[in-house]
Amino acid sequence: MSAEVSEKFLQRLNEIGDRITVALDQLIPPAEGPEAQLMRAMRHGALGQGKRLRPFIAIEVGRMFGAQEKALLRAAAAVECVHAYSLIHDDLPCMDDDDFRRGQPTVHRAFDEATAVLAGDALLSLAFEIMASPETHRDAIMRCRLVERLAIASGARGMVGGQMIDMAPAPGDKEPLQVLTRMQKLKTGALISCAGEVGALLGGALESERHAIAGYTNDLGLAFQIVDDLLDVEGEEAELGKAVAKDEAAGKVNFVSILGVDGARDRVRYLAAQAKQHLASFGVRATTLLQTVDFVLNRRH
Ligand code: GRG
Repeated sequence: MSAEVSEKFLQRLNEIGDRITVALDQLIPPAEGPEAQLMRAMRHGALGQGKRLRPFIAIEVGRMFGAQEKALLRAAAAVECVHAYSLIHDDLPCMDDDDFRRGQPTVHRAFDEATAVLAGDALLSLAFEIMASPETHRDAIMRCRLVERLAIASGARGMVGGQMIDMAPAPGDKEPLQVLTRMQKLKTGALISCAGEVGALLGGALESERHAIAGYTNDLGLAFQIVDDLLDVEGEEAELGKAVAKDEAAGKVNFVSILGVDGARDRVRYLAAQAKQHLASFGVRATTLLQTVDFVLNRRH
C-alpha cells in the first residue's frame, strides 16, 4: 500500500522487540507454589510473538529526544504489559471469545477463564508497578506523569472506554463512521498515543514537539486500526495467528464495511501522509518513525 520497509528497519524493530521480550521475561519470572500458574499464564500472554509496535514507538520517540535507554526500555515494557492484558481479556468468552492469538492458544484456552482474568489483572498492575518504580526514573514527578498518562490511556477515557463502546449496540441516530472512529481512537489509538507520549516525556520534549508526536500517533493509530480491518477481510489466518472475518461473522461494522476496501485503503493512505507531515519539523531525526508508518501500512499480521 506504501513504500516498502527496508531490511535495516525490520532489524531495528526485531532488535527492540527482542529487548522487550528479554525485559518482560525478567519482569515476569516463573514462580513456585500456588502462584506458579498465574505467572505461567502471564508469561504465555506477554512473551508470545507480538510485533512490539507500542514499545517500539515509545523507544524510537524517546531516542529521537535523547532519552535514557534504561528508562525507555522499562517504560516501553510497561506499555506492552497493558497491551498484553488487553489482548488476554479481549479474547475471553465474555468478550470476543477467541481461541488463537499470536499463533498460539489464547490464555483462557491454554489455562482456564479464571486464570486468564487474573493474568490480565496482574499484567495491568505490573505495568503501573514498573512505571512507578525508581528503577524506571529517579524523578518522582516524572514517574507520576508516566503513571497518569498510562492510567488515562488504559482506563475509561481510553482503551477500556473504547472497548465498552465497541460492545454496546450501535446507536442508530449517529453517523456510523463518526461513532466507529471515536471508538477506535479510544480502544486502539489511546495506547499507541500513550507510547509516543511516554517516549516524548522521558526525552524531555518541548510542548510543541509533544504536540507533533501526538498528531503523528493519532493518525498512525487510526491507520493501524483500518489496516487491521482490511486484514480481517483480506488476511490469512495462518499469517495473522488469529481468526479472520470476525467482524462480519459478529455482524459488526468496521472501516471496511462502511468505506469498502478501496475507500478504506484511501483513508489509510491519507492518514499515513498526514502522520508523516506531523514529523516534518524533526527532519532526518524522524527517519525511523517515518518508516514505522510504512511498516504499519504494509503489515501482513
Ligand atoms: C481491556 C478487554 C479490554 C480490551 C481493550 C485493545 C483492545 C480493547 C483489545 C485488543 C483486541 C484487538 C484485536 C484490537 C484490534 C487492534 C489490535 C489492538 C490488534 C492487536 O495489536 P497488534 O497487532 O498485536 O499490535 P501484537 O500481537 O502484534 O502485539
